[in-house]
Amino acid sequence: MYLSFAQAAVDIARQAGAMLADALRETHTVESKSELHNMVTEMDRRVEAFVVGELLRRFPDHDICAEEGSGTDGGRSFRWHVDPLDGTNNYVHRLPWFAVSLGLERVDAEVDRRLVAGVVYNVMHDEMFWAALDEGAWLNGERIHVSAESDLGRSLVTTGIPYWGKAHPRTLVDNFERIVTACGDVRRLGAAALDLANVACGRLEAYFEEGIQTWDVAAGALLVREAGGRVTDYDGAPIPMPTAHILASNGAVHDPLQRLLGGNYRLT
Ligand code: LIP
Repeated sequence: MYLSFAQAAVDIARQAGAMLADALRETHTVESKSELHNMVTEMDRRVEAFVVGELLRRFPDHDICAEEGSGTDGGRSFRWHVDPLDGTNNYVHRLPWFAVSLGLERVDAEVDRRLVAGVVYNVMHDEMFWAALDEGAWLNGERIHVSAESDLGRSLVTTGIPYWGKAHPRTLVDNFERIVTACGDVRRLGAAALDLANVACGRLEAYFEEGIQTWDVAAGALLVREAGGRVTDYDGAPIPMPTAHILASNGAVHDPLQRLLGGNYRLT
């Protein structure tokens, strides 16, 4: 039912990714947004203009929530959550770990069936992750599944640091300490959409982050669910849109991780 939306998003994400790859070696103008360390480049804006233009051309009756603010909000049934460049700080430092993320929400559906299509394109590795509701999750044409690891002490977990994290580190450090102590190992890779995509394909057992935005996680959360994983907030509830804290996992390690994180978050 939602395959055509996913296929359109794949086409748009691939073209957007080519724009980012072509400009990676250039020197980029970096501005800070409202929160300290929350940066934006001319490429974020240029790619967002392309993606939003393409979505509105193909789906004029959809709304769009885009990170750099060029979206629309007409109270319509379908809303795209667009991150034109997830991993901006990686991109600015020419670290080849960033993505284009397009997630489609059906706003009038049950909370755990609102995400209906999603694409995360790992540009520099040419890995196109996509999913449509009830159609599974895919990577470059191959079906993907979360890992079967059930031992937290053998799990590889990833997280992020919200922009306000440096000003309010206590909660983040407490959670990080618990996870480091309980898990096999932890990564901080800098792009939430790719963290989620790599949980979906079984390379990582879980991802958690606080103060994240819908455009960072909408597509990746569907990937994880369609790959057999679980996505909740830190208290174990299905994530609404927008979400303040997210825990995504292979399902097997979800409950012990949720017990470590539950209730310990800064209201953002
Ligand atoms: C980034 C997220 C990452 C988070 C960063 C930043 P951006 O998104 O993908 O997980 O830790 O603080 O929010 O700003 O590069 O699109």
